This record gives sequence, structure tokens and C-alpha cells, in this order.
Amino acid sequence: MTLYSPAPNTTKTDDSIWASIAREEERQELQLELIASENHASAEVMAAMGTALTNKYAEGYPGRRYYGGCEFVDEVEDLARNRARELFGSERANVQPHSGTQANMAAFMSMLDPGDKVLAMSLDHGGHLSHGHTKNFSGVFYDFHSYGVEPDSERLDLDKVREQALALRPKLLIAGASAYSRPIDFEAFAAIAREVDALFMVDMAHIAGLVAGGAHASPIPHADVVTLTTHKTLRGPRGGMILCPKERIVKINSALFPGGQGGPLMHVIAAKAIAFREAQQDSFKTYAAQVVANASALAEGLVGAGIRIVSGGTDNHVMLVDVGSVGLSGAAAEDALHRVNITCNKNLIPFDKRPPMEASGVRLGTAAITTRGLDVADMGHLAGWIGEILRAPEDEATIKRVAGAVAELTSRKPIYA
Ligand code: DSN
Repeated sequence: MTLYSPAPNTTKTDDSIWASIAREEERQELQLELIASENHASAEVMAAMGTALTNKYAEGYPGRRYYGGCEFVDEVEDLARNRARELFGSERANVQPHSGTQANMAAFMSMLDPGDKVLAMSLDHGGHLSHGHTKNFSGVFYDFHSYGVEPDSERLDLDKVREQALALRPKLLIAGASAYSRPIDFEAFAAIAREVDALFMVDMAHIAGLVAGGAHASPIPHADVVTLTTHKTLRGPRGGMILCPKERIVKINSALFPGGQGGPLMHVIAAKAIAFREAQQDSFKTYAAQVVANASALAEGLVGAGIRIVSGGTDNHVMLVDVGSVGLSGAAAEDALHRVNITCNKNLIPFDKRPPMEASGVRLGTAAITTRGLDVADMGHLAGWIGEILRAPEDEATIKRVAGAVAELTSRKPIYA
């Protein structure tokens, strides 16, 4: 098997850690990765993270640093910022957030005072931890309230969101989710924000690659601030980013540094720049469209196998599979699929009666398997295998047969060959 090998000429003396890295590389090759927030970054993106840029302190921003010797990392950060702006059509970009949560922290600090009211999507209905979970900084320092999906459609109803916003009068309205499979109408959200005199932020972490590739409408024309991660559908290195109009960038920059972070990770910013260039290519548009086509085909296949999908299907890269519909908890389904080298995560479904560590759903996404070249025909097979395993999770003959089929597919469609 050909595995990705960073800096192949490096003398490797730490056998323990290199052995674990090799095992993880092999695991990724052998397993079908359906965790909706993961992807397989290109070898070039990963190579940039294994460079001497990791040695450099560069607190501040290009041209205004607190350290000497920043002339070349300035070039890197300028390239990353400019490519990000071009890619998303945004006036300004801050590429320094170490993660999506730290991007959100800076966004909140730039717009809110502690205790201010915020309205965002409930975590239980597909929102994100950093949108007001009581143990997260967001829920500790700000007064978060939540909207959710409707019980019958399992979709957002923006008339209901508007009613809540009118009653609450939040200072900030947030759109964006970690487990919502339908398009988000950013223009309508922005109109609600304007009506209640709120600021409007979009956290597009999950769909950033679809937005870049033209497979989901862009929030940029409508939002005061947009945050994202660079490693999900966007397929870059692990990290975050903030996009905003020019009049907001001074506050965003100082909220991120020195507000929430110290030195930027320049090796990761170089990798972000490479990923943005990759996402500017026509091939990335093809990729984004294929991610959505694959998700749609996988959801249809699962429905055909008699398994309920929350809201009946998907329009993006992600779907919530109600495994309670076949008598399993999400935790049991995650374990059963893992036994045949299909990786996913248990997930609450809307109005779930089980606790989060058990859950009634699994969340599936197609960003990573599309990167390794799986197509709509493969989705038909995959849906069939998932259906067989979920219906007979303990049946050894089924497990052996499906594991064999997965092994055949992963060897035929390697990631880093
Ligand atoms: N933890 C990520 C996800 O899986 O969606 C979000 O930050």
C-alpha cells in the first residue's frame, strides 16, 4: 500500500510515534470516512504543514508584527488572505484562527459585550457547540437562545425564527449548522436580522467547500461576519477563518489577536493558501457538485433500504440517519459500521429522546469519500451495505461479506496513491 509520507528523506528516530502515524495513515486508506466534518487534504497541503514555517513567531499581521524576520511569512499570509478573498468574493479575510470555535470567539468579541443576547440554532437540532452550549465559552459569556427545526418537516421555518427574533430582540442572529441537510436561506435570515436591528453572522464551517465550489448559495453578500473551518468540505488543513466587509476587519483582527489567540500557525496558514488555490480550480467545482450528488444518492439508497433520513433526504454533503427506525441507538450503529471499516459518528436527531452519548442517529457525509473518487454508482452499493449491517449488526456472515466489499472498494480507490 502506498501511504502518504511527509518529508521522505527525514531520519525518523521516534519509532513509537511514527508507527502510530503509519497506522493512522493505513486506517484512513482502509476505511470509508463518512464523518461529515472530515476530508482528505492533498499531499501538497499536508507537506506545507511539515515545513520550517512551524518555527516562526509572527504575532500581529503582515507589515505589523511583534517579531523580526517575518518578511517571508508575511508573503505567505498575504497570499492566503488574498486567495481567500478572491475565492469567496469577500472584502477582507483573517486566516489566523486555529479552529472554527476560535474564529467564532473572535467574531463574537468583535460584535458583542458579555451578556448580550444571541439567537442561534440549537445544538440538539444540528447547531454547533460554540453557538451557546452552556459549558462552551459562548454560553458562559453571552446570553444565547436557540431556534430549531419543525417537528413535522424537520426543517427550519424562517417565519418561526422571525417570530422568535421579534420576541427576543437579539444583538446577533446566527445561521449555520453542523448537522442540517437542507439549504440555508441567508438572504431571508439577513432580512430578519435587519428587521430586529441585529447583526447577522453565518458560520459556514460545514458547507464552506460547497460555497467555494458553487454548490450552495454564498452568505457573503448578506452577512456582517462569516466564519468557517478550512478542513471540512473546503479540504484544506485543520483551521479556521473569518471573512467580513472592510469596515469590520479592524475589530475582527484585534479580537482574534490579541483578543483570543497569540502567535499564528504560519505552517498551517501556508497550507490554507495552497488549499484556497486548489479550491479556485474548475476541478473543485466538479468536486463540490459530486459531493452533493453522492450525498443525495446515498440518502436515496438508504431510504430505498427502508431507513429513515431526517427531513427525508439531503441537499448538501450531510444527512442524519434515524437508526432508531431500525431499532438501534446511534452508538450501536456507529460501532456496527466501524466493524466493517465504515466510519461515522453517532448524532442526536431533532427531538431525540436518547442522551447524546447514545443518540438515535448517525451523521453521514460524503466530502471525504468523494475526494477518494467514489461516485453515484458506489453510493448505491454503500447504501446497501449500510442497510445490511444496520439490520443485522451481529451477523458474522454479513459482517464478513460487507467488510470484504469495503476492502475491495478502498483498495480500488486509494486516497494518496
Ligand atoms: N466537530 C465538528 C463536526 O463534527 O461537525 C464541528 O466543529
